[in-house]
Amino acid sequence: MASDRVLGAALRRMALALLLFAAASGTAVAQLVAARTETLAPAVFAARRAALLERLGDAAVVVLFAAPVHARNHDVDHPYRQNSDFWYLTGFAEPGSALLLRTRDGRPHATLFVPPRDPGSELWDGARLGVDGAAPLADEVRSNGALAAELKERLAGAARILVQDAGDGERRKLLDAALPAGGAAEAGELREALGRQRLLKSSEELALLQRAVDISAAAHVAAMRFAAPGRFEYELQGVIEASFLLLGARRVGYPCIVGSGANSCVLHYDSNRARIPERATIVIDVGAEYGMYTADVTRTLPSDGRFTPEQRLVYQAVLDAQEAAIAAVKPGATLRGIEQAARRTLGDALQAGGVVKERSQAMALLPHGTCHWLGLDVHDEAPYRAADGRGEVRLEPGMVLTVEPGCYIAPGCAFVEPRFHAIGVRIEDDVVVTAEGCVVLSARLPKSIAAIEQLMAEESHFPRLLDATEWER
Ligand SMILES: [Mn+2]
Repeated sequence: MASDRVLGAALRRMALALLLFAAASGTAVAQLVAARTETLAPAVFAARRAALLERLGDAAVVVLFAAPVHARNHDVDHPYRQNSDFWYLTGFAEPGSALLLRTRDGRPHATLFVPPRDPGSELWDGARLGVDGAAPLADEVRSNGALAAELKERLAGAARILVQDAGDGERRKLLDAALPAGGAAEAGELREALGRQRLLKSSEELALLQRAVDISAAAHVAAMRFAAPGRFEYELQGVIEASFLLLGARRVGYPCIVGSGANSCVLHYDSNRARIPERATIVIDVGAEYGMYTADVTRTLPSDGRFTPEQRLVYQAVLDAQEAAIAAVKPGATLRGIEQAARRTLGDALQAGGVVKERSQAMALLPHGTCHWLGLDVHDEAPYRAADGRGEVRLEPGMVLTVEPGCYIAPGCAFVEPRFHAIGVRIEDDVVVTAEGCVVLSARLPKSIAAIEQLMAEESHFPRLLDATEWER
């Protein structure tokens, strides 16, 4: 165990480093820190509800629930995050709430049920908006105590009842009790309709995404400056998550992946416990969440600050593949077409470089897809099939996706020479489709070999708080 004295000195060094970090990064940080708003105007959510009802038709009655609170143990809960669909339609962050959406007198009508004000609970858990405070968020706001009776009444005469998957807990019981005899609630149609709507991002959504991406990019740069052999993967995670919080992100959009050496070949590695070896690749796949939108950005570093010839060859092949894929992002394209562009380039480069003899071997080194939708969720819940059921979704301006080819040569890979073993590379950017092609939201974060080596040579603004071996004394 480290003594208090050591920790105190370490914390003083940390505070100083944070000041230096803020000063050195200058106006970019000042702009980021001056975050004005993390949510959107109530009118934005109202327009989304109207568009959803228009998609679903007049007869639909829609019920959505807030995300449940998940107990961690005893009287401690996991940190709460609102359900993305519920947030998308309400902008309301509190648990224990529900939304009833229907067409009334030819107009969309939203009733939001919220936890009532309660000084006893608020003493422990913080202020609630309550019925009056939430009034601007819906056409009608009621206490969640009224939900059971109101649901029963509204669902009784409904021709079509569409609900979000209510799970198997309290919400399910409430819903089952409210359903008319013989009535059934359908979940698939609502998921499909909301997914199609969430596919197209507005300019306000893109601004929040851009901020999430900018924060993630700044964290990547901090990690590049900090990375070195002998440090632990979790120290890089610490630099990254500290950067997220310092720049105003609420939380991570998904668990940080920092995998070095053989771990760089594990696609969703997130234990981040290993000491970083010399001459290793480090895959860093992280995304900050800002205003409920998440980034998803990956860079790969050479642990020593210089790529070895073998790492250089594999890295450049993946980078060429990623650039070919980004060039293929434009209206009318499909995710499969983009992936094919990446795989074609990767296969050619790996064969030309002598990493593999056959194309099929190169394909085996990239076992995952190269694109997914991005937005409120890192794997944004939106369909990949076209609405008419024929083939894939064709890209349209406003869609946001990741482009992330990789190449993973695990130790022991039988068909690749040992000098390439334990090299894992993934390069991931977030892009928005435009009328002409696409804009790379994460373009500010360098990815060329020269630029990464240059950044890694710069001094880190973060200190090592402790030499981790001190813990072992
Ligand atoms: Mn991704």
